[in-house]
Amino acid sequence: MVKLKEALESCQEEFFLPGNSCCAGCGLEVALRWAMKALGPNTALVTPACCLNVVVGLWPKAAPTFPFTNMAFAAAAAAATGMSAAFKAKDYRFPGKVWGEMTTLVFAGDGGTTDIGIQGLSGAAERNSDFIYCCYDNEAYMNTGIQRSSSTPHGAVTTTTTLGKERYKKNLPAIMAAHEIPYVATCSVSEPLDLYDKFKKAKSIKGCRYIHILAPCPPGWGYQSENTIELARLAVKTGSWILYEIENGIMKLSKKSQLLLDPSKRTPLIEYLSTQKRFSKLSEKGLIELQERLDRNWERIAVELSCQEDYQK
Ligand SMILES: Cc1ncc(C[n+]2csc(CCOP(=O)(O)OP(=O)(O)O)c2C)c(N)n1
Ligand code: SF4
Ligand SMILES: [Mg+2]
Repeated sequence: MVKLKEALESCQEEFFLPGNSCCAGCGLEVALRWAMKALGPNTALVTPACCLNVVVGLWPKAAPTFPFTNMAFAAAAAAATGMSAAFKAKDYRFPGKVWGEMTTLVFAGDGGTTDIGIQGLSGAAERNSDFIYCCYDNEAYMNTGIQRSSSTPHGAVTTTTTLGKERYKKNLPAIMAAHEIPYVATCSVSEPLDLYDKFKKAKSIKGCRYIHILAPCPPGWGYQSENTIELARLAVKTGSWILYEIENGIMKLSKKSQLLLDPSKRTPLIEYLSTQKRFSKLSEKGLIELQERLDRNWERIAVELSCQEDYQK
């Protein structure tokens, strides 16, 4: 865990500048700012079509102080594979130059990751391509006007699920872990130090690393922009968003989620859902079912962790 002093020092330098065109209260902006504080300026960013690829802006008024490449919607992981290989080849030809130390980072939305980009991402993960892939998850296609993605949660209203989504959210971190890549982690913008630590750790590992961040979106979820952090915090406290790492196949709950193995420590789900307009169509019965599903998921996690412990003995 990062020390407070180091964290305060790390707060000083901004690599993703203010004055960009993110909406007020945008979770994605918090996520990228803190990720970059951990990764530092020798980072090359690839973004597929998404809000980020718009809000970065145009040179000379662009918000990132580091190199970035806008990429076609489906192609971010493929582009990052090539970019990271090119940095290594350049280093091979010009030993001692900075290129070999570059971190290649993809920052992509949930639509670009869980739907259209999954084929390229799965291929890159299977090859263990050397980059960090981060999905900032605002749980819909926000940039094009709030259409559902496979990461939209059950019950959420979008412009293409006007009565609330029937299907449940795709568990992409679990799918990525099934590729047996060296590092998978989940984060929330309400826990910036945890996020910072996880990006620092990811940077120190070679191969394909995947980080999935909950990044609330005020217009897409229907809440006041000043409540982004509180909402992300409630997602964690209810146990709806689980913070963990999977390092070389071993899963570890992060501190804030570890506590929630005790069901009495979980805030009722309604406190998270009732503050967002997107869940306005959810019935009382639907809400009870969601709470039961969440509790069953935690029971499953407890069993899996205990099996893992037995296996390691
Ligand atoms: C092949 C292709 N299809 C559709 C689009 C239009 N498009 C651009 S951004 C976007 C939504 C992206 O959603 P997500 O990845 O969740 O990122 P967010 O907008 O939520 O940040 C869509 C559908 C496109 N650019 N290219
Ligand atoms: S629509 Fe949502 S994700 Fe996109 S810039 Fe605005 S707040 Fe951020
Ligand atoms: Mg999205």
